[in-house]
Amino acid sequence: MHSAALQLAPVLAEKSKVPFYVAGGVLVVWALTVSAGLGLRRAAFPFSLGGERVVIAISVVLVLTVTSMAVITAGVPAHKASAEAPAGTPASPGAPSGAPPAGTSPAGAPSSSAAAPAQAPASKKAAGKPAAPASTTLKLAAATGGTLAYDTKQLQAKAGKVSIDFSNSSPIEHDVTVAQGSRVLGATPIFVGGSKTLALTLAPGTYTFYCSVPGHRQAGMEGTLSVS
Ligand SMILES: [Cu+2]
Repeated sequence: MHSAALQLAPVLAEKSKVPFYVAGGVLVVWALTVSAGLGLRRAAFPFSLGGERVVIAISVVLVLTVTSMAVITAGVPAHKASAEAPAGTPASPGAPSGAPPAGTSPAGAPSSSAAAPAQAPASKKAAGKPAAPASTTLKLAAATGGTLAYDTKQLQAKAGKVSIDFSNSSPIEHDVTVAQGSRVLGATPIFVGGSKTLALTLAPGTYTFYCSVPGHRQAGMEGTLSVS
């Protein structure tokens, strides 16, 4: 029983701790048998000195087996120990020499693969940020005091989502229109007071922004939006 289980260990321990559970189960059954089946119900237990020794011997062998299974299947991660070397440190004294290296090295695999999912979300998060498209929010304001102008003629953004947060606290209606050449890509409503946001997805290139209220662009309400 003892050596048979140990020889089975390298094979089964590769994927699971089955040998440990099997040996543990046998020990539990033995303990129940001794206490309930043999001992408690019979006053003469353990019948004789020989019977006592047999019971003790079986118990000791079972306990040693379970302990060995626990040590072998728990193991150490293969990359931390010299377990893969043929002359690796035996996991259990007295165990067959072939068992510890084969038993410990596969036992390391489940624990290292169990650690992988824990790290996956973190690395996914870190890898996802640079890969995500850039998102730029630009501030733009109409000149106050009735001048037909924006507060800048140059805007820069990263390719991707570009939001222009345009505030107009002047007494004159304005908007922001973005175009590439003659192609209008989007515009805020024409409004007075407060702010409106124009959100666009832009590829790298040069765009113009201007006010579409008649006469305003010609008066100077225009600028260049550079997307890189
Ligand atoms: Cu305007």
